[in-house]
Amino acid sequence: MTDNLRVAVIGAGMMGADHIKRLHTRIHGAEVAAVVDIDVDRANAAIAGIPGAKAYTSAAEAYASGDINAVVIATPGFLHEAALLEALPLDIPILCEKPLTPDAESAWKIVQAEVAAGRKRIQVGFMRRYDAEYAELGGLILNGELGELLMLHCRHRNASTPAGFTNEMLINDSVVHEFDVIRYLTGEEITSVQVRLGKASSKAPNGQHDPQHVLIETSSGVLADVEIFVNAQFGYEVSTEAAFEEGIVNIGRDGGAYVRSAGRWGGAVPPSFIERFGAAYDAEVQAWVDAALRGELGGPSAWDGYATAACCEAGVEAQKSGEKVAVVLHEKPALYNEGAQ
Ligand code: ISE
Repeated sequence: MTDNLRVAVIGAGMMGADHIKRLHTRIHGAEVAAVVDIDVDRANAAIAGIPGAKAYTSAAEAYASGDINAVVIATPGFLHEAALLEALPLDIPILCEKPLTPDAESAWKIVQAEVAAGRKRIQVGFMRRYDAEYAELGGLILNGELGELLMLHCRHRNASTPAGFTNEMLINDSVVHEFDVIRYLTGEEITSVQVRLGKASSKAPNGQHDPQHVLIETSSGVLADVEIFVNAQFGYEVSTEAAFEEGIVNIGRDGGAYVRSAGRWGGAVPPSFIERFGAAYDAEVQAWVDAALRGELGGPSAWDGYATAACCEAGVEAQKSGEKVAVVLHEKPALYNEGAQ
Protein backbone atom coordinates (compact mmCIF):
# COMPACT_ATOMS: atom_id res chain seq x y z
CA MET A 1 0.00 0.00 0.00
CA THR A 2 1.14 3.57 -0.67
CA ASP A 3 0.63 6.45 1.75
CA ASN A 4 -2.26 7.51 -0.45
CA LEU A 5 -5.80 6.60 0.44
CA ARG A 6 -6.78 3.47 -1.53
CA VAL A 7 -10.41 4.06 -2.43
CA ALA A 8 -13.09 1.57 -3.44
CA VAL A 9 -15.86 3.25 -5.42
CA ILE A 10 -19.15 1.35 -5.15
CA GLY A 11 -21.35 2.07 -8.17
CA ALA A 12 -19.98 3.16 -11.55
CA GLY A 13 -23.06 5.00 -12.84
CA MET A 14 -23.15 8.74 -13.61
CA MET A 15 -22.02 9.95 -10.16
CA GLY A 16 -19.66 7.02 -9.51
CA ALA A 17 -17.93 7.49 -12.86
CA ASP A 18 -17.59 11.20 -12.17
CA HIS A 19 -15.99 10.52 -8.75
CA ILE A 20 -13.65 7.89 -10.27
CA LYS A 21 -12.42 10.40 -12.85
CA ARG A 22 -12.07 13.08 -10.16
CA LEU A 23 -10.13 10.79 -7.79
CA HIS A 24 -7.84 9.64 -10.58
CA THR A 25 -7.12 12.97 -12.23
CA ARG A 26 -7.64 15.85 -9.79
CA ILE A 27 -7.59 14.72 -6.16
CA HIS A 28 -4.31 14.60 -4.28
CA GLY A 29 -3.54 11.88 -1.75
CA ALA A 30 -5.95 9.25 -3.06
CA GLU A 31 -6.02 6.51 -5.69
CA VAL A 32 -8.86 4.46 -7.12
CA ALA A 33 -8.01 0.92 -5.95
CA ALA A 34 -11.32 -0.78 -6.72
CA VAL A 35 -14.53 -0.17 -8.63
CA VAL A 36 -17.58 -2.24 -7.76
CA ASP A 37 -20.60 -2.53 -10.03
CA ILE A 38 -23.01 -5.40 -10.60
CA ASP A 39 -22.50 -4.68 -14.30
CA VAL A 40 -19.02 -6.09 -14.84
CA ASP A 41 -18.57 -4.32 -18.17
CA ARG A 42 -19.34 -0.99 -16.54
CA ALA A 43 -16.88 -1.71 -13.72
CA ASN A 44 -14.17 -2.68 -16.22
CA ALA A 45 -14.85 0.41 -18.35
CA ALA A 46 -14.53 2.58 -15.23
CA ILE A 47 -11.04 1.29 -14.31
CA ALA A 48 -9.66 1.53 -17.86
CA GLY A 49 -6.49 3.61 -17.78
CA ILE A 50 -6.19 3.55 -13.97
CA PRO A 51 -3.06 1.55 -13.08
CA GLY A 52 -3.55 -0.76 -10.11
CA ALA A 53 -7.35 -0.42 -10.01
CA LYS A 54 -9.39 -3.65 -10.02
CA ALA A 55 -12.99 -4.25 -11.00
CA TYR A 56 -15.37 -6.28 -8.80
CA THR A 57 -19.04 -7.16 -8.91
CA SER A 58 -19.51 -7.08 -5.13
CA ALA A 59 -18.22 -4.84 -2.37
CA ALA A 60 -17.41 -7.92 -0.26
CA GLU A 61 -14.83 -9.05 -2.85
CA ALA A 62 -13.25 -5.60 -2.96
CA TYR A 63 -13.05 -5.45 0.84
CA ALA A 64 -11.61 -8.98 0.97
CA SER A 65 -8.75 -7.89 -1.32
CA GLY A 66 -7.15 -6.11 1.64
CA ASP A 67 -6.06 -3.38 -0.78
CA ILE A 68 -8.50 -0.62 0.17
CA ASN A 69 -8.73 1.73 3.14
CA ALA A 70 -11.57 4.11 2.18
CA VAL A 71 -14.86 3.85 0.32
CA VAL A 72 -17.07 6.07 -1.82
CA ILE A 73 -20.68 4.86 -2.10
CA ALA A 74 -22.29 6.11 -5.30
CA THR A 75 -25.04 3.57 -5.92
CA PRO A 76 -28.70 4.70 -6.11
CA GLY A 77 -30.05 5.88 -2.74
CA PHE A 78 -32.21 2.82 -2.05
CA LEU A 79 -29.04 0.67 -1.95
CA HIS A 80 -27.18 2.89 0.55
CA GLU A 81 -28.47 1.31 3.76
CA ALA A 82 -27.06 -2.14 2.93
CA ALA A 83 -23.82 -0.68 1.53
CA LEU A 84 -23.28 1.45 4.67
CA LEU A 85 -24.01 -1.41 7.05
CA GLU A 86 -21.49 -3.54 5.14
CA ALA A 87 -18.80 -0.82 5.16
CA LEU A 88 -19.16 0.46 8.75
CA PRO A 89 -17.53 -2.57 10.46
CA LEU A 90 -14.37 -1.99 8.37
CA ASP A 91 -13.78 1.21 10.39
CA ILE A 92 -12.59 3.15 7.33
CA PRO A 93 -13.65 6.61 6.04
CA ILE A 94 -16.84 6.48 3.97
CA LEU A 95 -18.09 9.15 1.58
CA CYS A 96 -21.72 8.29 0.83
CA GLU A 97 -23.53 10.12 -1.94
CA LYS A 98 -26.81 11.75 -0.97
CA PRO A 99 -29.35 10.78 0.18
CA LEU A 100 -27.87 8.89 3.16
CA THR A 101 -30.90 6.61 2.78
CA PRO A 102 -34.32 7.40 1.32
CA ASP A 103 -36.35 7.39 4.56
CA ALA A 104 -35.97 8.50 8.16
CA GLU A 105 -36.22 5.04 9.74
CA SER A 106 -33.36 3.54 7.72
CA ALA A 107 -31.29 6.72 8.13
CA TRP A 108 -31.76 6.54 11.91
CA LYS A 109 -30.58 2.91 11.78
CA ILE A 110 -27.35 4.12 10.16
CA VAL A 111 -26.92 6.82 12.81
CA GLN A 112 -27.38 4.20 15.54
CA ALA A 113 -24.90 1.82 13.86
CA GLU A 114 -22.30 4.60 13.66
CA VAL A 115 -22.91 5.62 17.28
CA ALA A 116 -22.50 1.97 18.32
CA ALA A 117 -19.21 1.85 16.38
CA GLY A 118 -18.06 4.73 18.55
CA ARG A 119 -16.75 7.25 16.03
CA LYS A 120 -17.77 9.14 12.93
CA ARG A 121 -16.94 7.25 9.75
CA ILE A 122 -19.57 8.60 7.32
CA GLN A 123 -19.52 11.85 5.37
CA VAL A 124 -22.64 12.47 3.24
CA GLY A 125 -22.21 13.91 -0.26
CA PHE A 126 -24.01 17.22 0.18
CA MET A 127 -21.65 19.06 -2.17
CA ARG A 128 -23.42 22.41 -2.03
CA ARG A 129 -21.65 23.05 1.28
CA TYR A 130 -18.42 23.23 -0.76
CA ASP A 131 -19.73 25.67 -3.39
CA ALA A 132 -17.96 29.05 -3.31
CA GLU A 133 -21.15 31.14 -3.60
CA TYR A 134 -23.01 29.21 -0.91
CA ALA A 135 -19.93 29.71 1.28
CA GLU A 136 -20.11 33.46 0.64
CA LEU A 137 -23.79 33.53 1.59
CA GLY A 138 -23.01 31.47 4.69
CA GLY A 139 -20.35 33.99 5.66
CA LEU A 140 -22.83 36.87 5.37
CA ILE A 141 -25.34 35.03 7.55
CA LEU A 142 -22.67 34.29 10.14
CA ASN A 143 -21.06 37.72 10.39
CA GLY A 144 -24.39 39.53 10.69
CA GLU A 145 -23.26 42.33 8.36
CA LEU A 146 -26.73 42.50 6.77
CA GLY A 147 -28.66 41.84 9.96
CA GLU A 148 -30.74 38.73 10.49
CA LEU A 149 -31.59 36.37 7.63
CA LEU A 150 -35.39 36.43 7.15
CA MET A 151 -36.27 34.49 4.00
CA LEU A 152 -34.73 32.37 1.26
CA HIS A 153 -36.16 32.05 -2.25
CA CYS A 154 -34.64 29.01 -3.92
CA ARG A 155 -34.86 27.86 -7.52
CA HIS A 156 -33.81 24.30 -8.32
CA ARG A 157 -34.20 23.54 -12.00
CA ASN A 158 -33.02 20.54 -14.02
CA ALA A 159 -33.28 20.25 -17.82
CA SER A 160 -34.97 16.84 -17.63
CA THR A 161 -35.14 13.71 -15.52
CA PRO A 162 -33.66 10.26 -16.11
CA ALA A 163 -36.00 7.29 -16.67
CA GLY A 164 -37.59 6.09 -13.45
CA PHE A 165 -37.51 9.49 -11.70
CA THR A 166 -40.69 9.38 -9.60
CA ASN A 167 -42.84 12.16 -8.16
CA GLU A 168 -41.41 11.44 -4.68
CA MET A 169 -37.89 11.87 -6.07
CA LEU A 170 -38.57 15.57 -6.69
CA ILE A 171 -38.39 15.74 -2.88
CA ASN A 172 -36.11 12.80 -1.97
CA ASP A 173 -33.51 13.22 -4.68
CA SER A 174 -33.68 16.93 -5.49
CA VAL A 175 -35.12 19.06 -2.64
CA VAL A 176 -33.01 16.99 -0.22
CA HIS A 177 -30.20 19.40 -1.22
CA GLU A 178 -32.23 22.44 -0.13
CA PHE A 179 -33.09 20.69 3.16
CA ASP A 180 -29.40 20.20 3.81
CA VAL A 181 -28.16 23.58 2.71
CA ILE A 182 -30.90 25.47 4.57
CA ARG A 183 -30.03 23.60 7.80
CA TYR A 184 -26.34 24.28 7.12
CA LEU A 185 -26.71 27.97 6.32
CA THR A 186 -29.05 28.77 9.18
CA GLY A 187 -27.54 26.35 11.72
CA GLU A 188 -31.15 25.44 12.60
CA GLU A 189 -33.32 22.38 12.21
CA ILE A 190 -36.26 22.45 9.80
CA THR A 191 -39.56 22.26 11.66
CA SER A 192 -42.12 21.93 8.88
CA VAL A 193 -42.58 21.33 5.16
CA GLN A 194 -45.52 22.12 2.92
CA VAL A 195 -45.88 21.34 -0.79
CA ARG A 196 -48.21 23.04 -3.26
CA LEU A 197 -48.86 21.56 -6.69
CA GLY A 198 -49.77 24.23 -9.23
CA LYS A 199 -50.04 24.15 -12.97
CA ALA A 200 -48.03 21.21 -14.30
CA SER A 201 -45.70 21.24 -17.29
CA SER A 202 -46.74 19.11 -20.26
CA LYS A 203 -43.02 18.16 -20.51
CA ALA A 204 -43.13 16.15 -17.27
CA PRO A 205 -43.17 12.37 -17.71
CA ASN A 206 -46.17 10.34 -16.56
CA GLY A 207 -46.44 10.13 -12.80
CA GLN A 208 -44.58 13.38 -12.09
CA HIS A 209 -46.29 16.65 -11.21
CA ASP A 210 -43.68 19.21 -12.17
CA PRO A 211 -42.94 21.93 -11.02
CA GLN A 212 -43.78 21.95 -7.29
CA HIS A 213 -43.60 24.72 -4.71
CA VAL A 214 -42.11 23.69 -1.36
CA LEU A 215 -42.36 25.88 1.72
CA ILE A 216 -39.87 25.18 4.47
CA GLU A 217 -39.75 26.67 7.97
CA THR A 218 -36.79 26.61 10.38
CA SER A 219 -36.82 26.65 14.17
CA SER A 220 -36.39 30.45 14.39
CA GLY A 221 -39.08 31.04 11.73
CA VAL A 222 -36.91 31.60 8.64
CA LEU A 223 -39.12 30.75 5.65
CA ALA A 224 -37.65 29.24 2.51
CA ASP A 225 -39.62 28.63 -0.65
CA VAL A 226 -38.27 26.26 -3.27
CA GLU A 227 -39.37 26.01 -6.88
CA ILE A 228 -38.43 22.47 -7.78
CA PHE A 229 -38.73 22.12 -11.54
CA VAL A 230 -36.97 19.07 -12.90
CA ASN A 231 -38.09 19.14 -16.55
CA ALA A 232 -37.34 22.81 -17.18
CA GLN A 233 -35.73 22.07 -20.58
CA PHE A 234 -33.40 25.08 -20.74
CA GLY A 235 -30.55 23.65 -18.62
CA TYR A 236 -29.50 23.47 -14.97
CA GLU A 237 -30.01 26.17 -12.38
CA VAL A 238 -29.61 26.23 -8.62
CA SER A 239 -29.94 29.78 -7.39
CA THR A 240 -31.02 31.55 -4.23
CA GLU A 241 -32.16 35.00 -3.23
CA ALA A 242 -31.71 35.66 0.47
CA ALA A 243 -33.62 38.48 2.17
CA PHE A 244 -31.86 39.98 5.21
CA GLU A 245 -32.97 42.82 7.48
CA GLU A 246 -30.57 45.11 5.67
CA GLY A 247 -30.03 43.71 2.21
CA ILE A 248 -30.70 41.14 -0.49
CA VAL A 249 -28.14 38.59 -1.67
CA ASN A 250 -28.34 36.57 -4.88
CA ILE A 251 -26.21 33.52 -5.63
CA GLY A 252 -26.06 30.94 -8.40
CA ARG A 253 -27.29 33.03 -11.32
CA ASP A 254 -25.50 33.26 -14.62
CA GLY A 255 -21.85 32.75 -13.78
CA GLY A 256 -19.09 32.40 -16.37
CA ALA A 257 -18.16 34.47 -19.37
CA TYR A 258 -20.46 37.17 -20.69
CA VAL A 259 -20.28 36.94 -24.48
CA ARG A 260 -21.44 39.35 -27.18
CA SER A 261 -21.41 37.74 -30.61
CA ALA A 262 -23.49 37.33 -33.75
CA GLY A 263 -25.91 40.07 -32.68
CA ARG A 264 -26.68 38.52 -29.28
CA TRP A 265 -25.39 38.85 -25.71
CA GLY A 266 -25.27 36.37 -22.85
CA GLY A 267 -23.49 33.32 -21.49
CA ALA A 268 -23.87 29.55 -21.26
CA VAL A 269 -26.27 27.69 -18.96
CA PRO A 270 -24.71 24.54 -17.45
CA PRO A 271 -26.44 21.39 -18.71
CA SER A 272 -26.39 19.53 -15.37
CA PHE A 273 -25.16 19.36 -11.78
CA ILE A 274 -21.92 17.73 -12.96
CA GLU A 275 -20.81 21.04 -14.51
CA ARG A 276 -22.59 23.46 -12.14
CA PHE A 277 -21.12 21.85 -9.04
CA GLY A 278 -17.91 20.40 -10.53
CA ALA A 279 -15.64 22.60 -8.40
CA ALA A 280 -17.76 21.92 -5.30
CA TYR A 281 -17.48 18.13 -5.83
CA ASP A 282 -13.70 18.48 -6.20
CA ALA A 283 -13.49 20.51 -2.97
CA GLU A 284 -15.77 18.04 -1.16
CA VAL A 285 -13.77 14.95 -2.14
CA GLN A 286 -10.42 16.67 -1.47
CA ALA A 287 -11.62 17.71 2.00
CA TRP A 288 -12.74 14.13 2.71
CA VAL A 289 -9.36 12.73 1.57
CA ASP A 290 -7.35 15.33 3.51
CA ALA A 291 -9.33 14.64 6.69
CA ALA A 292 -9.00 10.87 6.21
CA LEU A 293 -5.21 11.16 5.86
CA ARG A 294 -5.18 13.05 9.17
CA GLY A 295 -7.27 10.26 10.71
CA GLU A 296 -10.32 12.54 10.91
CA LEU A 297 -13.74 12.85 9.35
CA GLY A 298 -15.60 16.11 8.74
CA GLY A 299 -18.32 17.52 6.49
CA PRO A 300 -22.01 16.62 6.49
CA SER A 301 -22.53 13.76 8.92
CA ALA A 302 -24.85 10.78 9.20
CA TRP A 303 -26.92 12.99 11.53
CA ASP A 304 -27.30 15.50 8.68
CA GLY A 305 -28.29 12.60 6.43
CA TYR A 306 -30.88 11.48 8.96
CA ALA A 307 -32.30 14.99 9.58
CA THR A 308 -32.71 15.58 5.84
CA ALA A 309 -34.30 12.13 5.42
CA ALA A 310 -36.88 13.17 8.05
CA CYS A 311 -37.52 16.39 6.07
CA CYS A 312 -37.95 14.32 2.89
CA GLU A 313 -40.44 12.04 4.60
CA ALA A 314 -42.45 15.08 5.73
CA GLY A 315 -42.14 16.52 2.20
CA VAL A 316 -43.51 13.39 0.54
CA GLU A 317 -46.44 13.35 2.99
CA ALA A 318 -47.01 17.05 2.24
CA GLN A 319 -46.99 16.33 -1.51
CA LYS A 320 -49.97 14.04 -0.95
CA SER A 321 -51.92 16.08 1.62
CA GLY A 322 -51.08 19.68 0.67
CA GLU A 323 -50.89 20.28 4.43
CA LYS A 324 -48.05 21.72 6.47
CA VAL A 325 -46.30 18.64 7.92
CA ALA A 326 -44.12 18.85 11.06
CA VAL A 327 -40.60 17.40 11.00
CA VAL A 328 -39.95 15.40 14.16
CA LEU A 329 -36.42 14.23 14.97
CA HIS A 330 -34.92 11.85 17.51
CA GLU A 331 -32.62 13.43 20.05
CA LYS A 332 -29.21 14.21 18.54
CA PRO A 333 -26.52 11.79 19.82
CA ALA A 334 -23.47 13.45 21.41
CA LEU A 335 -21.25 12.03 18.65
CA TYR A 336 -22.66 14.70 16.34
CA ASN A 337 -22.03 17.68 18.59
CA GLU A 338 -19.60 20.34 17.38
CA GLY A 339 -16.00 19.11 17.47
CA ALA A 340 -16.81 15.44 18.28
CA GLN A 341 -15.08 12.83 16.11
C1 ISE B 1 -29.48 14.76 -8.60
O1 ISE B 1 -29.39 13.48 -8.01
C2 ISE B 1 -28.66 15.73 -7.84
O2 ISE B 1 -28.09 15.46 -6.81
C3 ISE B 1 -28.71 17.11 -8.38
O3 ISE B 1 -27.91 17.99 -7.64
C4 ISE B 1 -30.13 17.60 -8.40
O4 ISE B 1 -30.19 18.86 -9.01
C5 ISE B 1 -31.02 16.65 -9.17
O5 ISE B 1 -32.35 17.09 -9.10
C6 ISE B 1 -30.93 15.24 -8.59
O6 ISE B 1 -31.72 14.35 -9.34
